[in-house]
Amino acid sequence: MKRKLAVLLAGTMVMASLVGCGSSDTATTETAASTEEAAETVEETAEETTEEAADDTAASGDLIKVGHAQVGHESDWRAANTQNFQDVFSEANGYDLAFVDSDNDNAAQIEAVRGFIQQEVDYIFLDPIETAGWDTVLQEAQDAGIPVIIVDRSVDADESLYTTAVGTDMVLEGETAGNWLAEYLNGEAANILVIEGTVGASATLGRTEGFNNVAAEHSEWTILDSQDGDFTQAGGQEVMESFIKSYSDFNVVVCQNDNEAYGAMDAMDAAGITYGVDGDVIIISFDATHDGLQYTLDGKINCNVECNPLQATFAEDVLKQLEAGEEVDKFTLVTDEAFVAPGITSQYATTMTQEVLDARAY
Ligand code: GZL
Ligand code: ZN
Repeated sequence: MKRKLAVLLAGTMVMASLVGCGSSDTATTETAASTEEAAETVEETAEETTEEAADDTAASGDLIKVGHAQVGHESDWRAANTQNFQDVFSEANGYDLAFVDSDNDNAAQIEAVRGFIQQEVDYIFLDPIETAGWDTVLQEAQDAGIPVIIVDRSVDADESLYTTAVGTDMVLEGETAGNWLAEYLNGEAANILVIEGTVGASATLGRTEGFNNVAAEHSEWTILDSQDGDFTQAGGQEVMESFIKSYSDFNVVVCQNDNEAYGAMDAMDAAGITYGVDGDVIIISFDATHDGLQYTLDGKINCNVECNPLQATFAEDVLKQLEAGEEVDKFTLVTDEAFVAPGITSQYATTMTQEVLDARAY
């Protein structure tokens, strides 16, 4: 909308300056004539300019300018999520997408949102790396009249500071993992190591809270340790290597995303520790990305709890409602499910088969 107004104003100003010039003095008849000609030429040019501007407006002015402040490129899940936003918010679909990869740096991400405000985008999609620190810049966006749609992760800010949010239920994801483990262990003791996600991320906080809610019901479980693996494969490997140095009696490793699980498997392979349905250590992972489900199908990961990255269509739905001037819910839930290795049946999860893997959208 801002773009359209600016272009039309420019067109008007071009016309106004032409009408303002002109000469009444006959002595300068030639000049007047030539001025008239010049004015006609300029007018034609101006018409063209306005037409071009109109074409340009038709081409670009109708584009809704959206800014996407993305977490980073830390995981396969993130890559699928970024691709989904680029596919949905394409020029062909009527959008001018400004994308910033904040490289897992919360301060940089706050500046990215400030940049979108200066660019006067029509909407901001924010996937907050950490829940904290958002009040000031969200207030600035609100003062600038730019709706902010929180996507994927959540902010620890008053909900009056953003228009709406789209995401999954991270606490439920953690509880699903815990409930599956209790069903699978069926009363057996568990010494559990947890490789957490990025410190302060709602995905980390939610999954940890949910899993601990269930662990609290099982006195036969001990959570030996819980360290930050930053949702990366390198982080998962590093934490698992340090765990292996410190603990020898663990039989469950909870990885808060697939890339951490790949790193943990590398570390256990190097230490000769077996895992999966035929191994000594149970692996629980989150994300259910394609490769994560391949490992689950192969029996290397026992249970994989999905977190659906294809959230752009939900985000577009709420944006269209806002464009239409409709009220929107404060939160749109993107549902998840869970998957387990072949040979395991569970009330909380789908048993993996090749067909299940082939049917996945990411
Ligand atoms: C979860 C998402 C998390 C994924 C990780 O919604 O924010 O961030 O679980 C990603 O893979 O890094
Ligand atoms: Zn129990």
